[in-house]
Amino acid sequence: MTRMARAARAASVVAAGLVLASCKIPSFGAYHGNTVQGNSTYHLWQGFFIASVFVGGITFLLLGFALVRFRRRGDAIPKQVHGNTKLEVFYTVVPVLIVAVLFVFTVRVENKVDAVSNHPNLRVDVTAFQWGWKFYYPDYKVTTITQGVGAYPTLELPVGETATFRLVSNDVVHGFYLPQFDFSRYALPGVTNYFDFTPQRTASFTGRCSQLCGLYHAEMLFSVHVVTPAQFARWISNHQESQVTK
Ligand SMILES: [Cu+2]
Repeated sequence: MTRMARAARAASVVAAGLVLASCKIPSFGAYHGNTVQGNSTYHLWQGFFIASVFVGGITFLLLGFALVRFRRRGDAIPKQVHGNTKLEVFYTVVPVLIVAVLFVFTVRVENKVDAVSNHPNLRVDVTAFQWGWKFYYPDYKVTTITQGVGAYPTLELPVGETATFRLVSNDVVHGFYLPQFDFSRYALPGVTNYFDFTPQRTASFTGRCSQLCGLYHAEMLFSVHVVTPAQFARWISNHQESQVTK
């Protein structure tokens, strides 16, 4: 066995060991998504990260190999080589294939994230304005809205149920950004955006505006409470009487 083959075998044993030992793909710094839609974005991120580590790893290995193997050994001019058709075809076809595979996965995930249910369990109308948010539940006539600095509204959602959102802006461009859902969408004046969330676990999250929209842009915060359907029903009936709440 050559030195190269031995090194390759050792590397594959180490790699297989790492994979088997963890049995779980790391998050690579991303949020897990917390919704069915965000979760598929998260898995796409993992795939892209692994692909980039793979491509980057091979690139640096080849670079290192060329640096060591072909370093200057004397003043003699090395053998002059021009072109290698097989190699050139290989390094054109392989990257194109990698991009094509990433493209297919991206389109599939985008279709999933952008899909809007015909029969959602819940509808929420979101209005962004300078400087706050209004969440309106048209099926229950319940509104939660920003009521000044520090008085942020709550977006209450039942776990496991699909909510369809209708997002608009009253004035300038805002961004409906929920980092822990791996989700961001423009809120544009004159344009209505639709999207679905199907939350996967009960927890609280913080949302914010992702477009610099004026003086109190930083105050455009909101909380998201994902609760059980029973807790959600109770919350709705509590707020139906008061109509408007924080
Ligand atoms: Cu804003």
